[in-house]
This record gives sequence, C-alpha cells and structure tokens, in this order.
Amino acid sequence: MTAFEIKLSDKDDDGAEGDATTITATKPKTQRPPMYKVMLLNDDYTPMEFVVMVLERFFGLNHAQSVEIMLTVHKKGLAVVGVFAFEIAETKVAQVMDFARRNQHPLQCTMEKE
Ligand code: TYC
Repeated sequence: MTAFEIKLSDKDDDGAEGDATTITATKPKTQRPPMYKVMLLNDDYTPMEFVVMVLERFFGLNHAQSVEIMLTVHKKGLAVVGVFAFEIAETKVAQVMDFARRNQHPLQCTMEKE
C-alpha cells in the first residue's frame, strides 16, 4: 500500500464530462516478519566449555558474552541466545543440535515465536 492514493471519480455528479479529484491519505502498512527466540536449555552433563564454544561458533558472540549466557543457562535453566527470522532460527537450532549430537552431549536448543 502506498502512502497516498489519488481517486478519480465523478464525485461532483454533475453528469458533465470530467472527474472530480479526491486525495485520500491512507496509513502505510509496514510488514514485519514474525521473529523467533532461540533458547539453550540447561542439563547436568554438557561441559561448560562446550556451551561457550557453541555460542561463539553459531551465534557470533565473543568469549565474555558466551561465558555470561552459558552461566545464565546454568543457573536459571534456560536463556534466549538470539532472536531471528524463522529460517535463520531453524538453521541455528539444527546446527547446535547436530553439533551436540556429534559430540555426544545432551545439549538442547529450541525456538519459540516471540
Ligand atoms: N550445567 C552444565 C554443567 O554444569 C553446563 C551447561 C550450561 C549445560 C548451559 C548446558 O545449556 C547449557 N556442566
């Protein structure tokens, strides 16, 4: 939808040739895609250093940010590690789950609509 529409109609209704011009302001509709929170869940077995590596590798966080988030998950049970469009969130979850499985750690990563 454009911000302004120009309607051409015979509003003057005089039956004569030529249209009256009506300028109608319409609200521009900004479309934002739904966003998804990606979360890491705590468990008793995955090594802390492994979780830090996951955060650095797949979420582009620096070491200090990764340690902080890992400790939040460890203490609170879970933490949001990022918010992404659907396909990106889905890819991150798959990458983390695959990396954890290949290294035989029970680490769980999930996503949820914001
Ligand atoms: N609780 C784990 C430990 O004590 C560490 C851990 C942190 C595991 C975050 C998973 O998402 C996690 N080794």
